[in-house]
Amino acid sequence: MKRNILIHPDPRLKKICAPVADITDALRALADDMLETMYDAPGIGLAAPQLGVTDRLIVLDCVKEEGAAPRSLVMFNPVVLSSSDETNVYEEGCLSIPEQYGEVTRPKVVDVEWMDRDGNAQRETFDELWATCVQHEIDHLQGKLFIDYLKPLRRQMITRKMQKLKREMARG
Ligand code: K1U
Ligand code: ZN
Repeated sequence: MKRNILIHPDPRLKKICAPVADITDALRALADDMLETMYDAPGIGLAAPQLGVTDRLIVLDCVKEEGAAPRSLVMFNPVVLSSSDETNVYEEGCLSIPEQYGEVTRPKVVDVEWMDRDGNAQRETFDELWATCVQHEIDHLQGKLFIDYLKPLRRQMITRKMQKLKREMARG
């Protein structure tokens, strides 16, 4: 089932999420909903707090090439084990901050560990867009948004635009 994505500013996007102890059928269903919501948006990632859920769960699929096979990843309790010194700059967006973009510098390569939907531990090294996206999604679990990396004035401008958008959406 497709769900609504929270729009910034919203206190639920600022919460620190709790680790998942057991992967229940309800959590697997939430992961399925997150993938459906992400593909529908469309986006390349999504974190549980964007749906108002404070569990440490993210999904991503950064395959962008037309006709290429999708690669959806579901990560419970993802942790960055190590990061490269080399950095990468990417103009990031966020489904909770529609149509706003900003350059963010992050480690180019990250080694990430997580639990998959069957409760098995997984570990993989991510590069380029996958590395950017997985770090962006893990930031969401700490209540951090990409605009928190921007200059205060730019962040304030984007927040005001989002407040206006939310007022317009509420009016219908
Ligand atoms: O977390 C989110 O809100 C999803 C976000 C992920 C992300 C984008 C860019 C850099 C880092 C993380 C998005 O998916 S925004 C939409 C987007 O980037 C996109 C949409 C369609 C095709 C390709 C990209
Ligand atoms: Zn985001």
